[in-house]
Amino acid sequence: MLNPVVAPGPLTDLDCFIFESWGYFVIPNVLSQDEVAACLAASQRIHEAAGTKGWGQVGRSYESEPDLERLIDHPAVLPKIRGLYGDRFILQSGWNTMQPAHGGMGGWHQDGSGAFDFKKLGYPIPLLQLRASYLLTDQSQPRMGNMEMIPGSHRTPVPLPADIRKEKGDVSIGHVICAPAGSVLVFHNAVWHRTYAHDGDYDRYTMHLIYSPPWLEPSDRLQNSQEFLQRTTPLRRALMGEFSRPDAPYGAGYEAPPFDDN
Ligand SMILES: O=C(O)CCC(=O)C(=O)O
Repeated sequence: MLNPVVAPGPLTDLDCFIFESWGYFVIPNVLSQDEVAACLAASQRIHEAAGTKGWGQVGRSYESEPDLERLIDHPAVLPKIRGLYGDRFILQSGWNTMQPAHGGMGGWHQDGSGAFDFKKLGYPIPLLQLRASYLLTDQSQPRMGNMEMIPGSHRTPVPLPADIRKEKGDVSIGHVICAPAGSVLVFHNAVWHRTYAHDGDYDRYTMHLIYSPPWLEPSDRLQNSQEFLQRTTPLRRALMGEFSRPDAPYGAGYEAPPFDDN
């Protein structure tokens, strides 16, 4: 089985080639078993508090759960985001997703905004939501609530046929991502994907962190929590979009976030 696996840390030329060719890559074993357990417990707490029934996603969990907050600038993953975007980007949202035990197939879709379809921006659909999905339960075999991706589909000018989408049908080029808990899938918003079936008798959790150009509106919050901003780090504050700008419409840019090597 072909697998777009890359090593943690800076984006290499080969990582870049893989991302541009398939629209995604996988970084195995980013989190230790203890870190996975802590992030899983945090995810269970926030879904319990939110009263999630069935498949559901909760935003802003990084504000109240330090183990999830640490993922925002994880050293195995953030350099890949910088490699693809450069230094100026924000955390546009963070969605903690729960798929219940014995959950069925999700619907095929591309990521974007219901308010203004990214397709209207041009072809190929630009990279606007770069997603890092931290797998918090084992997905090393199919039917464990994996993500299924269609490689290269971020460049297709034609949509996935409506009948396939309606029936939640299989596609012969669908790639079910198999990776252990603690691995991270990084993908382009325009890749067609879906949640694959989950046969286990436990709930499946994934923490999705979505990075965007600095001028895209956050989608999991109307405002940042002041309490969170005060206690988090300067780099995370900057990634939450809290930076001063010399002018309103970004014409002159702004000071880059305080990455360690800047
Ligand atoms: O966690 C999942 O099951 C996938 C969620 C998804 O595809 C999405 O939020 O766009």
